[in-house]
Parts: sequence; structure tokens; C-alpha cells
Amino acid sequence: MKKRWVREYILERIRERGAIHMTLLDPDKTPPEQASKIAREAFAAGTSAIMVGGSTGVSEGMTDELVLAVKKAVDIPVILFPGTPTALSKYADAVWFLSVLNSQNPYFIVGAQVQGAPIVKRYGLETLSLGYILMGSGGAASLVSYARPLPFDATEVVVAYALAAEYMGFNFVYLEGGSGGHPVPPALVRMVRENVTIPIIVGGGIREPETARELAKAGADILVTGTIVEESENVQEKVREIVKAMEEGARARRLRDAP
Ligand code: 1GP
Repeated sequence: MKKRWVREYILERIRERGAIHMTLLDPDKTPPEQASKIAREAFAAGTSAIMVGGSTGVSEGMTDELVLAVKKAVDIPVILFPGTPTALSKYADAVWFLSVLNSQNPYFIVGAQVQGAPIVKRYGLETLSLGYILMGSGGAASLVSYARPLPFDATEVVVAYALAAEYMGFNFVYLEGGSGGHPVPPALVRMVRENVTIPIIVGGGIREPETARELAKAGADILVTGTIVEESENVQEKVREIVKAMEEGARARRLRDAP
């Protein structure tokens, strides 16, 4: 059994820095050579972990190759973000063991997890339990998981989902705006922050430092970006400005909330 350390690492880094950034790599869109280069640059720019996954076109073999390439390039946790139970890799450090809470199909709430759990055990992967809530445009993740994405203005319902995630025992909650879509509004993140105590992950459509600053200021603990590292000419500079703005936002929040 591998050592379980990723959850502690994440919580410790959030305590130290106020908020942390994770870089998402999709094996369907990023070949392993490019993934190592992106991982190196993102690491140099202050990213805290590499997430690996995608909604379509991802096999276990592709995931293995990408994880191995990233592990060789950087010494930060590689966390699987699987779209299916066939996208698990024994070479990763941990897996977001996620349930799509607002799917209309029970397969994505508990079925895929039942299929994947014995594989996770066999591979000795650390599990990070995650309540995943799709909102806004929802993106490809929403389409393939039969989710009914929650409108950004349905504040009370989003808060209720996030609270349900906490009360059901999930260790993290993910507010997903959908890859390449519009980011989750900071005011919505703030409402969730005022109601839940578990760490809040926010992703989908984060491209600008200003967005990262406002989301961290509103109470996001972890920001995830995928599309910008696939598209940027200069990944290091792009991630660096996002991380810097995010940490400034987290500091502003601490000052605001200080007794
Ligand atoms: C998708 O939240 C992530 O699951 C990342 O979204 O590709 O828009 O950065 P982007």
C-alpha cells in the first residue's frame, strides 16, 4: 500500500498559502511530451499539484503514459480526475473519488464509483472524496455525465448542494463552471464559503488573473485551470500570474475575515 499523504499535503499548503492552484492535463488533448513540459513550467510557476483527466477519449493506457511523464518531470502530487472508471492509473498518487451530485443518472452518482472502487484498492491509490457540482454551461463534463447544470443565479440551490456534500461526508466540494466556459461568479463562491467548512475547489473558464484573485478572495481554497495551459504560448508566465493574483486574493480575504 502506498503512503497516504496527498490530503495532508493539500490541507497544509492551503493553510500556508491561503489558496492553492492545480493544473489539469487532459490525456485526450495533451500528448505525454507536451505534458512534461507543461508540468515543469506550471511547477516552476507555483502550481501545487497536477490533475489528470478528461471527459471523453481517455483510456487507462493514455492516462498511464501521461502520469508517468509528469511524475518524471516534477515532484508534486499527481491526482487523477477520472471521467470514467477506466481512466485510473496505478502510477498516480491519488484520485479525486468524485460523485457528480447533480447528475440525473445514478451511474455518475454511485455506479461508476462501484466499478472503480476495487481498481482503486488494487492500485493502492489514495482517495480524496469529492462532491462534484456542475453549474453554468457545465461543459463537456456535464453533457457526458447527464448533469443538469445549476444556473449561476440559483444561489440557494448551489449552497444546498454544497452543504449536502459536506453533510454526506465528502472531504472536498468542487464548483465546476465547465471547461472553457464562464467562470463561477465570485459572489456565488462567497455564499458557499459562508455556509460550508470543507475546502472549496473552483474550476472552469478561469483565464485571467483578476478572476483568480476574486475567486480566492471570495473563499475558494483550490483553483483549477486546464484550458489556459493547453493554449498558452508561455505556460510559466500565465500560471505565475494566476498563482500570484490568487495568493493576493487569499491574503485580502484573510485580512477581511480577521477578527
Ligand atoms: C474542468 O474545471 C476544469 O474540469 C478546468 O476548466 O479548462 O476552463 O480551465 P478550464
